[in-house]
Amino acid sequence: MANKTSNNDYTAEQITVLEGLEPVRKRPGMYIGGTGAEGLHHLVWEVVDNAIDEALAGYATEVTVTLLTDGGIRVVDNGRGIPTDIHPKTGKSTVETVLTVLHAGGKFGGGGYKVSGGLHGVGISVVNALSSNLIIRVTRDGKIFEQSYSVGAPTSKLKIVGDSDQTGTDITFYPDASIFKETTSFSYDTILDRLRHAAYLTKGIRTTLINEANQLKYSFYFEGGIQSYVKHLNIGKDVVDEDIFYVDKAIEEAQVEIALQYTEAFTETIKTFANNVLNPDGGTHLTGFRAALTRVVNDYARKQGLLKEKEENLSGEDTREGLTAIVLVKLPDPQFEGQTKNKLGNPEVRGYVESVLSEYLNYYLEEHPAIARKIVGKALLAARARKAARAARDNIIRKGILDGASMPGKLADCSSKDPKNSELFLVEGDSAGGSAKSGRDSKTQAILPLRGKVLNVERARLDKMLANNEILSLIKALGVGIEESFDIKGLRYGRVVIMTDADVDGAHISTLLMTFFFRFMRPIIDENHLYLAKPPLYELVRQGRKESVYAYSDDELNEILDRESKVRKTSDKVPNEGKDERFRQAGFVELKRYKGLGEMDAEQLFDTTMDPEKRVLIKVRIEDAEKADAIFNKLMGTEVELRKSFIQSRAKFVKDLDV
Ligand code: 0RA
Repeated sequence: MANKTSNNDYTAEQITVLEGLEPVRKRPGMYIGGTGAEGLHHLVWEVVDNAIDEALAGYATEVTVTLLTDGGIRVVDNGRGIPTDIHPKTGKSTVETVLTVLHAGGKFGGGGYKVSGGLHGVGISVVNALSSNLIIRVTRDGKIFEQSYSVGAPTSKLKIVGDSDQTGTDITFYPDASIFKETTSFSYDTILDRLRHAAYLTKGIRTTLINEANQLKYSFYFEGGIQSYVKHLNIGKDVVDEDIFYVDKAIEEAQVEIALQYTEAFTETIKTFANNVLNPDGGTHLTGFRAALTRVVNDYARKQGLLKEKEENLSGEDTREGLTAIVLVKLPDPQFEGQTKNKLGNPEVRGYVESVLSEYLNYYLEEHPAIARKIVGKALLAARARKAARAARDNIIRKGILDGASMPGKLADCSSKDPKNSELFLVEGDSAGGSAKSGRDSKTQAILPLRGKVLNVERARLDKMLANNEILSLIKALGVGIEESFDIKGLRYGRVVIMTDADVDGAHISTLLMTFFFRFMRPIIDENHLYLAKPPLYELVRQGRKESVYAYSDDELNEILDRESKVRKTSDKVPNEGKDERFRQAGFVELKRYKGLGEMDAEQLFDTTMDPEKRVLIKVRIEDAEKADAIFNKLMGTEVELRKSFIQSRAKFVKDLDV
């Protein structure tokens, strides 16, 4: 590998190092999952997880990540510091060994659990190999040590650069742009999310993220660990009781930690972690958790006579309605399954979690009879609703209401019957619906006007939803059925486009619709059929009313004014047509700010928002189902005031959500 190092003594030793790390540079995907944004962030997780390990081992209390203005990232912890003495196996300092030998990132036989599992946990030598530059400072044994690297090879010796009575590790690295061709810039929000999780899961640790460019700084510290996490997830929901069940117990060679609380919502949120890594697809800990919960709640209900002898057992689903839980296991050798390694596989863990939860939840219910009654009462209601929903659905199916033959009266269908060339616009309000109908290309574009706030789908049960005409029309028009009868193959339109006003109400309605798709028709999102239309925010009217120019954002408005007036004045403020000299120079006579789709006539609506040749569509993706779910929950929770303020503060964000 012909790579430059800053000094000329390109020694045999360096060549060995490079050869050792060469597989990483040849096939980075094998080590960090890919070279896109996700892979890039794996570098950060690798270093951060090592720092968190120091906290888990009881040494570090602080982990601080700084995004540097020069494109680098710095991770500092106050753990023990990587040892600087000569490592017996390599004959080099342990620091250098950890940074240059693959899979040498472990704690060298030190006991305890390692955070790292799944894709990462590959060792910080991988980070080093994929960084154009890396600088490490270790504070330990009264001294500060420093060493620099380039693409994995040392460019200096480990030097003492100062004295200190502290300890810790301080790593700054610059991702190699020749590896990360797509992007080398880190996402503040992504890292923030990760650091928030880390603080929740590791009692007593403070995590901090700083953006050097704007000095934005966030710190997380949660005294209560996963209990705080449950509390956070339940913000904005009515809780069955303030008290949060908690257990932390060692069993065999593992540690099981669980926190849970019931809410009056209908959704269930169970997050499972193995060694602090989220397992989005669950696994054996989740199976054990569910089994124990179902059994304990049923046993309690029977024993208390809340469930009569002839009544059938509560289903697992019934016992989990409204539940928020964190299940965290720590074990020496986590095994992950599935293509994405998102699922914990260790079979013994099922029994560990089941036995810990059974024992302690049982105690808890015995000791908190008022809470226990409420939990059982909720589950009984869920069972009843489940039966009612089934009856409603059977009724609808029996009556053929969802059958393809009859289309809803409000649907202005397109003439094409080929889904590939057909799109369905879901339009806010009857008046915009009318414009869309007259302006559309009726061959390929169908219009379904939806009145008002569709329905709060988060709170509505399926039986209520199926009684709502707007929702029934939507399901019918789509042709996919619902729940057990859902079949994406029936989808009558290749694109489903949500078209709402660019205001708070519009954002709310599109969020409601996204919630509906998210909860009941997820494949439509997963298979890239759902879009948001983007109507213009401004019309710039020209002298003599010649063809107008439309701007879809404030930035774009500024750009247009710059371009057309040939005066450069880009600012982040919304231009004021009275005061802004660019406006007249460019020959505009009026700036119209669109508040709603209804302000455009049919032709304008088609031209600006629907015309496949010119329009902007935003694809709705569930990049981060967790985030989407949390936002949907916040938006749709039971506390109206919180919901309102959240929507107002995030109206813009909601539009950009998972896009
Ligand atoms: C090897 C051995 C020990 C600690 C570490 C590595 C270590 C690595 C990183 C990476 C970021 N922060 C870190 N902190 C520590 C054990 C040290 C000992 O036994 O004294």
